[in-house]
Amino acid sequence: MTGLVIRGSRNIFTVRSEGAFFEGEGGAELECRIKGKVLKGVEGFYNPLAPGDRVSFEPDAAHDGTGLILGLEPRRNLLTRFNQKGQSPQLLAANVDLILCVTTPVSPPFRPRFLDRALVQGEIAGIPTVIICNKYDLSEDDPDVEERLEDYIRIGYPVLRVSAKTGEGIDQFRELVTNRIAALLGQSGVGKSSLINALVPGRNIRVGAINEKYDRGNHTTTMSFLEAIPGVGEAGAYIIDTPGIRRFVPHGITGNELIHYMREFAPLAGTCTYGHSCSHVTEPGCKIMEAVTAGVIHEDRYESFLRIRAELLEPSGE
Ligand SMILES: Nc1nc2c(ncn2[C@@H]2O[C@H](COP(=O)(O)OP(=O)(O)OP(=O)(O)O)[C@@H](O)[C@H]2O)c(=O)[nH]1
Ligand SMILES: [Mg+2]
Ligand SMILES: [Zn+2]
Repeated sequence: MTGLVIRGSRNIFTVRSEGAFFEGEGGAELECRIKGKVLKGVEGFYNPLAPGDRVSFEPDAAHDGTGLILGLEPRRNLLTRFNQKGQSPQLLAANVDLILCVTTPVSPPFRPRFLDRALVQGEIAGIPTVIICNKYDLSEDDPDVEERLEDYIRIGYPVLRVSAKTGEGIDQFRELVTNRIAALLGQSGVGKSSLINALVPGRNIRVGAINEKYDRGNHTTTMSFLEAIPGVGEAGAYIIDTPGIRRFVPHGITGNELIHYMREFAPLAGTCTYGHSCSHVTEPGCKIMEAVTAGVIHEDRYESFLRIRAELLEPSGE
């Protein structure tokens, strides 16, 4: 049998047999372990499987009502982050059509640095990303926030301004995810789980208040899980909720490769006077620095580029 991984820790996974979604309550959902404890092809990761993964499995004859995962079906793509505690890449979602990078104008404060890091990972994974600016009901029309959002649109990332609280923009949000598998990504407290609740009447995923002293979330969601969003007829969606991430550490590329994974930088790769050996900080004839001066690259994005690049070049990092 093949099935879809709905959620999982590092060793127990909920698997739903294919086709069970949208076909009535319950479906065939099974708590599964990995047969023989190790799954081929997932070595080196913090966790072996993510929601969205497809696996082959069989009922566990020795334990009624549970199953054994036999193998992993080939992945179309993989959304990961580098887990600094575990010093290994952690799987957040697999086989997704879209990353929904969630941010807020306030509460918690707008964090373009986080966006830049997450967008890089989206490019590495080859998954299109849309920026969802939630809590727009709280927006104070801060010109700095608006200017940054407009710049993301300029470089090719769609931005959707929504409010899970008032419902503003939620129809467009629903349209965006319809017939897709999307993964939410963002810092704690930006309203990832609330956005799913806004799409599904009566759904009550646990959400957490913002810590007022530190103006950030309390890491309410602790494990990724896949949620079926019912639609009209066939037009449903799958959304993968993920735990809030404090600091996103891109991985899977070297510091020198970063330039290819930031959209407005990529066309300039190799064009500096010193070619690919340019560090883009002091060299004369640096096309990246010229592009910053010309406004083709936003200063903030340049700052993000330098920071991420330095981090990737550190021998201790990945
Ligand atoms: N004003 C306002 N509050 C919102 C909105 N969306 C979510 N919230 C509130 O923000 C807080 C955090 O929401 P969550 O949905 O738990 O955030 P999360 O991103 O899932 O957080 P983690 O699970 O910790 O990663 C809750 O108190 C929500 O009620 C919104 O659009 N407007
Ligand atoms: Mg949550
Ligand atoms: Zn340069």
